[in-house]
Amino acid sequence: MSNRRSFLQQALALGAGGLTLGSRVAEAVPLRAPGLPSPSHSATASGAVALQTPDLPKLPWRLDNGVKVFQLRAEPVRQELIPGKTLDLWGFNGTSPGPLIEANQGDRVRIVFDNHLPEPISIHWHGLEVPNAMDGVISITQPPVLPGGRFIYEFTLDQEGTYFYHSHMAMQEMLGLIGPLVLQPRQPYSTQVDQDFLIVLQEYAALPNNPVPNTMNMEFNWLTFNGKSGPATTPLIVRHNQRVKIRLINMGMDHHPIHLHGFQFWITGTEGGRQPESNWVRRNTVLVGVAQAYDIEFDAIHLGEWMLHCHLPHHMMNQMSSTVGPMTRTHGMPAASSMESGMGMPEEGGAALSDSYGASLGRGMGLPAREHPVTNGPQGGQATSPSMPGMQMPGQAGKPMPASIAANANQVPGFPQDAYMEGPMMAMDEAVAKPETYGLQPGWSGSIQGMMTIVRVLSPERYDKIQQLRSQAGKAGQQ
Ligand SMILES: [Cu+2]
Repeated sequence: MSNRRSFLQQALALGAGGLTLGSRVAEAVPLRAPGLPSPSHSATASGAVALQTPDLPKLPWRLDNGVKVFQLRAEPVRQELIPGKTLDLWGFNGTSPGPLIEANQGDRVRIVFDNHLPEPISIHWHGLEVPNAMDGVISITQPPVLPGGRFIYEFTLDQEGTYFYHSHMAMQEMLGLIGPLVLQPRQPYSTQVDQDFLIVLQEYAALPNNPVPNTMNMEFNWLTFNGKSGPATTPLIVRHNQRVKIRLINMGMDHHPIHLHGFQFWITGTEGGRQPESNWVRRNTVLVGVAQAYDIEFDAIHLGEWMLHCHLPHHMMNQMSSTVGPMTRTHGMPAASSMESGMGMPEEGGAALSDSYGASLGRGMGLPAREHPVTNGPQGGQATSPSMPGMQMPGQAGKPMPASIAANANQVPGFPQDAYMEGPMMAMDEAVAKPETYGLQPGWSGSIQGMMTIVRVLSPERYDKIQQLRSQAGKAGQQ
């Protein structure tokens, strides 16, 4: 015990600024590329199936005298939400959200945490019953981990279920500093599942010409599952009649009603762990509130491509802005002479966070900001762009889109709302193609945006085909 105490004391000393910003602490464990499973995670104490975190890596660990040792570092990351849209976020080990930390109930874990951010941080283990000194709150339970510093978290985990870790600095959370943590049960659960997925929900407010999200904003135009927006989210691959679990974690600013098409599911767990069966609730939509986690389970008895998505309408789209209407009326982007005015931002000068330059993302009430009254009203004249220039039929290269706007569209109040926000004309199938999208209808990607993915319940033949493609693509460890 005294050894451990001195170890911790050394770690605290390092945390007081022993390293300079930007220096890299030697990694005890080689890091694997995002998306590739760690070989350490193929088996669990309860013999459960491998947990899949689509689009998110798992954090490797090594054993040190019976302690599972993880290397975790906070750092700026560039996260590609969809092809062509990359944000400057803060995350862990090169990804935002951070990688999955997975352990077994009863494990002792040591998380060697390094701060590669330009400001202090601490890491909170949300929902875990750890010693107070390990709880990760600056100046309440521990000193700050300064830039370049290190802190060693170590505790024994006697819980099971779906949890997460996050910076305990609010605005750091909004830049992406959260990650999932799953504890596999000592005793198998009453229902064994054949597929076990985990999805972290996040949201960002980012102007089109600025890769840094505005953490002050209260409304969001980029919504993500495991750091990806639809259609770049990877579909969940399920064989017909399998039992499926999906773990949902929300550590953002908004609540998200996650809805599954085609099935009723049981809510079998919360951020408090597995629930007794008498508490299970049958639903098809679960409101995943901020700081909550839910486990849902269902039997995939219906073949098909079934949507899984947040049902808040604004969370089912990408890059919402006030220019959408005018953009569809003529060729190009005539709504405004600059990106700022196109977003409905006021033209007066002043600080970015001043009253008149508020973070409205162009969707405020018009006061006090002087916004451009450009959207949602009948505009008169002809709808001059029956389809966006250059758009082609999905899967039919060279064939232009047919007219998708009525001739009198500009006289109809309310037009256009999302005429060009979703639909086959927005398809980017090739750009997001991967083994998991094999066999989807041409144009599928045009109908998947924001917090959306597909649960693909496949025939054995189609399931095996995709597994073969995944194997060829180097995802052999995933099921
Ligand atoms: Cu939502």
